[in-house]
Amino acid sequence: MRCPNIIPYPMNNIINVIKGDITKIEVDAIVNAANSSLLGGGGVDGAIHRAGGPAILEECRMIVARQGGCKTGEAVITTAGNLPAKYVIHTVGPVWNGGQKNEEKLLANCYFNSLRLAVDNSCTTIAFPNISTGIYRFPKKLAAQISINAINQFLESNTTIKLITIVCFDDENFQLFKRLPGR
Ligand code: AR6
Repeated sequence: MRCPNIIPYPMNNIINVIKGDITKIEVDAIVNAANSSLLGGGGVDGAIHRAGGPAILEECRMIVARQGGCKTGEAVITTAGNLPAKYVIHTVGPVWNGGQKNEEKLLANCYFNSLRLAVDNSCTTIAFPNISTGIYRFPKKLAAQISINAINQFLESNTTIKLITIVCFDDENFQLFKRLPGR
């Protein structure tokens, strides 16, 4: 994996946490925190489409024509265009609404379904941003715990994935991951 300007923080043999920009990471698949329209937005979504170029949006439009977008917790896959990754997996995190709208389960589903789609497409390395913790306002500490639990649960029954990189863009998320218990 080539990844400039990062601070690595190993969690276990498979999960690695870094601080950096996910658009710069050379892995089989990077995950995008998209919205259900799949037609782009701000945050990491905007950064991925800007750096990856129009081929990503073109494929997203085809998916929208075929299945009408992507539901919360689900995931779809496209080319990564000009990015160093091979694929972008677009998943739609839940908007935080106080925790009464199944947000925790939906966030775990994002990690699960993205990993399953990666495996279905023969990916062995994947990078995640901190889904839902920006514009969608999910509490960062809870989101960090849910992401690690979901990933570890997936790894219990799957040996295809060899490296999972969690890419924290902001220092608050990076510090939270470093302090996470139960790694
Ligand atoms: N690399 C890695 N992580 C990043 C990057 C980057 N280049 N840029 C931002 N982040 P957000 P959400 C982090 O808001 O909360 C979009 O408009 C950021 O610090 O991107 O799931 C979509 O279209 C934060 O920790 O996604 C949706 O409408 C994390 O990425 C909506 O935002 C997620 O923040 C989705 O909201």
